[in-house]
Amino acid sequence: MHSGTIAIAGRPNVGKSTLLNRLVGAKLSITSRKAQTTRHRILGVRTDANAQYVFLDTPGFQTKHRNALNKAMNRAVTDALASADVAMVVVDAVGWRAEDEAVIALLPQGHPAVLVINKADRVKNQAELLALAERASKLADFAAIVPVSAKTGKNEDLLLGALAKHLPLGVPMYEPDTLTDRPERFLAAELIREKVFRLSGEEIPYGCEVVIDKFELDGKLRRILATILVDRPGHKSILVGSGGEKMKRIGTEARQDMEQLFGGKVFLELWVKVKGGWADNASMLRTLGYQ
Ligand SMILES: Nc1nc2c(ncn2[C@@H]2O[C@H](COP(=O)(O)OP(=O)(O)OP(=O)(O)O)[C@@H](O)[C@H]2O)c(=O)[nH]1
Ligand SMILES: [Mg+2]
Repeated sequence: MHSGTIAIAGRPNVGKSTLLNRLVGAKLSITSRKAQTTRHRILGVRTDANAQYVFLDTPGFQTKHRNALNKAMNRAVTDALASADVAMVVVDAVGWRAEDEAVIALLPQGHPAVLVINKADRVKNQAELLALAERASKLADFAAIVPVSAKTGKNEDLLLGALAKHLPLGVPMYEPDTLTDRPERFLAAELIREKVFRLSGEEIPYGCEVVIDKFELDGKLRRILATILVDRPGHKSILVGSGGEKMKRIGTEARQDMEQLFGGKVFLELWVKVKGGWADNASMLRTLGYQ
C-alpha cells in the first residue's frame, strides 16, 4: 500500500486548510477569509483502498516576521516540509505573488513536489491556469501540476492519484479510521478561534488565542470551559459589548461545529480575558502549544 506524509504549504489564504478538510472529509482545520488563520501543523489522515495519505496542513508562510508567533508559524512550515515524503505547494489560481516564489524556494531537495492551483472555480479562461503552471514550473521541477477547487471538489481524485504515486510503499502509519493526532481539546480551542476570526473585525483575530480551562466528559455530554485571550482591553469591550451578542454567536457557532465533529452534545462556556503581548512571549507561546 502507498502510505506517507504530504506537507501542504503555501502563502496565507490560498485555501490550504479548506483543501485539507475536503481531502479528509471532515472539518479538522479552521478556515477564514483572513490571512494567517492556521497557526499550527494540523495532521489529517485519509485512508483509501490503495493508499493512506497523511496530510500536514501548515500556517501560511510569512515573508515578513512580526513577532515570535510568526516565527513559530514559519518554523512549522519548514519542519513539515523537511519531514514529509511529498510536498504539496498550494497557490491561488487568481493572482501570483512574490510570496508564492518564497514558498517554492523552501522546497527541500530530493523530495517530490506537486503544485496545486486552487480556487480554479474562480477562473473562466483556462489559459490563465496554463500561464500560471508555466510560470511555476520555471522555479521548480514539479512531479505534477493539478488545478483544483477545494470549494467544489473539482479534480480531487486527480490530485489524490498524483500524490499516491509518490508515496512510499509500506505498512500504513495509522489505523484506517484515524482522522488526526490532535485531541478534542485542541480541536475545540481551534473552532472557537475560527469563530473569532470569522465574526470579529480586522484587528482582534491576530491578537487572540483560546485556552481550554476545562474539558469534561459527562456521559455523552462534553462540558467545555474556555477563555479567549485578547491583546487589549479595547478588544475585550468589542467582544463582550452590546449585550454580549457577539460572544453568544461565537459560542453558538463553535458549539455547533464541535457537536458535528465530535458526534455528541456539547455544553460550552466562554470567557474573555486581556493578556497583552502573549504573541511575543516565548514562555507563554510554549504554554500555548507552539514550539
Ligand atoms: N472560490 C474559492 N474559495 C476558496 C477555495 N478554497 C478556499 N477558499 C476560500 O479562501 C479563503 C481562505 O481559505 P483557507 O482554507 O482558510 O486558506 P489557508 O491557505 O489555509 O489560509 P491560512 O491558514 O491563513 O494560511 C476562505 O475564505 C475559503 O473559503 C476554492 O477552491 N475556491
Ligand atoms: Mg489555513
